[in-house]
Amino acid sequence: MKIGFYVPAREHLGVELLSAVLKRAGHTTEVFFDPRLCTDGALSNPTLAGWFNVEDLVVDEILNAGLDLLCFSVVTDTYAIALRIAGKVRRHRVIPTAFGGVHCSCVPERVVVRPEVDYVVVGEGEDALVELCEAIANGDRDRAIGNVWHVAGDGAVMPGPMRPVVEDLDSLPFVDKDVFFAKVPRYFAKRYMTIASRGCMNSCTFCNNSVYKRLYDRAGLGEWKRQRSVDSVMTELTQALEKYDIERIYFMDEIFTDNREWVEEFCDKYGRLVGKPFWCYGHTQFITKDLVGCLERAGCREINIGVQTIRESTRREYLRRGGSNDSIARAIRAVSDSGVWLSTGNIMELPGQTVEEAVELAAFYNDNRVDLPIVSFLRYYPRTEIVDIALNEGILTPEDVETIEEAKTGSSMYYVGIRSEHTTGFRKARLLTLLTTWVPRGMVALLIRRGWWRFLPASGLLNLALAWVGTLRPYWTGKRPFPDNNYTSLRYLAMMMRHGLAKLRWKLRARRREG
Ligand code: B12
Ligand code: SF4
Repeated sequence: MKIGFYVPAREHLGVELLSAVLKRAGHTTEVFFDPRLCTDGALSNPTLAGWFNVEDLVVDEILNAGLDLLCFSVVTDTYAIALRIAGKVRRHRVIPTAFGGVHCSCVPERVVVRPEVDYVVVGEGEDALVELCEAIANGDRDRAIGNVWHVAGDGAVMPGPMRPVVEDLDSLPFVDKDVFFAKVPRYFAKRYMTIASRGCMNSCTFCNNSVYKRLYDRAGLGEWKRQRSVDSVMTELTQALEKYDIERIYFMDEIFTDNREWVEEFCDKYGRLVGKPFWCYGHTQFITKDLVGCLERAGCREINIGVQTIRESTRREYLRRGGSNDSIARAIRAVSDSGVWLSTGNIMELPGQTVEEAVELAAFYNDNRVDLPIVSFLRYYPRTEIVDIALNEGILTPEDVETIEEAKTGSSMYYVGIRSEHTTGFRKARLLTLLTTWVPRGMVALLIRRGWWRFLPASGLLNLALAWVGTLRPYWTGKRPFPDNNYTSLRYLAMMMRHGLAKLRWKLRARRREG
């Protein structure tokens, strides 16, 4: 069979893994990449987004590819786009469609009833997809398949039983990069993204791991958190180094640093066998000076750790994140004293959070400086615990929850919150937090003590300019952030040229056909 995957904007590890599994089962796969330029956070401009929108061209490619099954891997932010593409394809031809990914795992009952969707895969998809392909090839479209939901002829929703977790991640093939690089060779050049584990041992209320834990751990279907062996990761990377021109590696594990023994073995082998600069997520719980030293010697150049908010009671009661501010400060010191660039994740507009609490975050970073404190505004994702908390506290209404579950919060990739009126105060506190990367300590302390931070611009050019100065930090600290190829301006311009020209050629061909 030939199976296609529609993929918007970003490289997708799940799709690469499913492609590898399908190829191993004897199928052919193809990615249909939609760059969604100028809507993806790197550059967001509605007029340019219209000019560089190549959706219809991608639909045309899909229609002409001779597919037996069209797959969509969706997070909540990409669900609306995926439905639109599936609808456009269906208007011309009925190719069976399968939807999977995080959003489907959270609200399968909502996805499966959509007319554009034939099958929904809940949870892990490797075995489910292979079995689904086998059923479609045999004309047995209503077969009950583990993890697969569909609507029967009489309109009844048929949820497939849940399969246990894939216990041994080493049994899976390595991610299929060829399927991506064939379509977008220059975009992802020199950067290699992979993942050495699945899941997380924590269950923060705003994160999808709490949803997966309900599906697996609490249903007795195996532990959600699993890890590949170091040797498996080394074999993947050494093979990749032989095949591709790789300059840097991204480990996308939810927490890369939680298993001390594993990390030590990894650092020893990685340093000898791979040695390329790498990026990973850490957690304040596990960061120590020794561990950072070990990672740095192996090639780690940037660690991102989640702080979220600095009031311990909000962390404990609203986010279910333990740990004290002292332990966060210790972790920050451990990285800051090394040559590793430290970025942190923080969330504002949490339930129960006040603007004063957000200013406390800035005060904390003024005392415990990091290279980049990234601040985003809370985005409520379907079936996460924080949605229930916000509902109970009257912050969200049942209509809001419906909006979240149907992903009507917008199809932009970037932080379209359920409420768009991020208050001016939070925006000013966000800027104040960013100022801690370059404004002298005493001055930030004065802004806070005297309440002068209230005069900061909440938005606009001056806000952007003040935040931007912090990006010059590498010039005076000597530390460099890990470069992300997706965001280099030249590469982005090349993408715009390439896809703009492809759209022009496609339009001319269509006009010739019509004429
Ligand atoms: C790595 C990662 C990224 C990477 C790479 C993206 C990728 N998917 O490879 C980057 C940095 C690009 C990224 C971007 C974003 N991400 Co992200 N990301 C992750 C992370 C940490 C791991 C994903 C992963 O690789 N897992 C391993 C693979 C193998 O699993 P998988 O993709 O889920 O696929 C498996 C199953 O879901 C299933 N499956 C998936 N798709 C399909 C399709 C079919 C047809 C079938 C049969 C099965 C199937 O089978 C796969 C194998 O078992 C997750 C956390 C998590 N717990 O999932 C967040 C997560 C998925 N990201 C999230 C978000 C919000 C985003 C962004 C919207 C952020 C932003 N504002 O830009 C963007 C969206 C980009 C996009 N176009 O999809 C959220 C999604 C929440 C939600 N409910 O939608 C998560 C869950 C984190 C969280 N907040 O809890 N992300
Ligand atoms: S520690 Fe991070 S990955 Fe783990 S549950 Fe919390 S937010 Fe999610």
